[in-house]
Amino acid sequence: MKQPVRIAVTGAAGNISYSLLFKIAAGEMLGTDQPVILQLVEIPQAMDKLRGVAMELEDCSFPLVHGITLHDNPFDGFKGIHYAMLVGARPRSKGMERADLLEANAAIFSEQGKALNDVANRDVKALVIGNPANTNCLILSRNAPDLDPSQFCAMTRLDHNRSLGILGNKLGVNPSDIDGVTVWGNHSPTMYPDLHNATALGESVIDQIDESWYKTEFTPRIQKRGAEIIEWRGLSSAASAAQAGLDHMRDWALGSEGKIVSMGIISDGSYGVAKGIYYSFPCICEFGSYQIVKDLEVNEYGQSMMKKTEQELLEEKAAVDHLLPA
Ligand code: NAX
Repeated sequence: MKQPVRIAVTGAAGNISYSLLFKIAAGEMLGTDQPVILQLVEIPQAMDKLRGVAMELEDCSFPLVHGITLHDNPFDGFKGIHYAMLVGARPRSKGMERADLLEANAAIFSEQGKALNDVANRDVKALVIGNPANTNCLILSRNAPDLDPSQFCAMTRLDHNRSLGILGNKLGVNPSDIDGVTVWGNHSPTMYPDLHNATALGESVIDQIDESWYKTEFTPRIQKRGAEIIEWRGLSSAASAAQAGLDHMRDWALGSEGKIVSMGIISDGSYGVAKGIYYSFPCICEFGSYQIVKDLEVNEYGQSMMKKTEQELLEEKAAVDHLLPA
């Protein structure tokens, strides 16, 4: 039997975590041979609710769960962790401006970055799910100078999975038969879901779809899918977000088996994207790390879409720059 790994989940009493925790505990993230210790982190006001969630986890008597601990601060909750699923964030409240939202979250992710820096395992992998995910990830990483920026990711896998699901439905193929889809940029309505290099059952996708469907139906639908879910369900995406978090971390840790996956990672300047922002790129994962797929063709339309979402991330960065450590 393998040694247990420690996984911290923040926002552990919230909606996404109510799905995520049970999947992790069942071995869906790191495999059914990998025991886990769950370190659940919440704000002090949510600790009672968290206790209830922990009781339910206990009542499932998952064989892989070798321990559950509850914490009201990241310096305790992140001790020795190998994986961090950072779900908790400050939601936008009524009358709150975008800059206020960025600032409120900057405070949360600065503290969590410092905590990861001080107490996490040196090989920790951290995935930011809480919004605005890309800029939260930037703040997190900049506050953890002893860790490498490549140890942090922002989640765009839900946008990637949504693209596979909706495209598969359109073409009448299984999502697993599609490869080469990339979601570029920010996890926001400026993201660019790129199908130009995608194949379904080995055949080019772009040759099988109508350009106007792609540009005026598919693209805005992916960009605004979160709002569409809220409109129909009355609640924001939870199970699909949990599944995406799980998929992201599983592929990062265990490999994507040669398939392209979209990950919000530190830009190294590839594809002309400004360095130093967390931007979603096409990646292949192997041996516990990711590589950007570098040789994809991007046409003029794609380049203008990529610039737009890059510009938004640069503006978000400028709004929090004064809060970032030098
Ligand atoms: P909920 O409001 O149900 O849960 C959030 C939980 O986080 C709450 O229990 C809250 O007490 C806790 N929390 C807040 N601040 C915290 C802190 N400093 N430390 C620890 N816990 C803290 O939201 P939920 O539906 O679970 O969504 C969570 C986040 O995911 C939101 O920011 C949401 O916008 C974001 N999403 C991101 C997605 C992505 O693709 N990157 C998609 C789904 C989702 O919209």
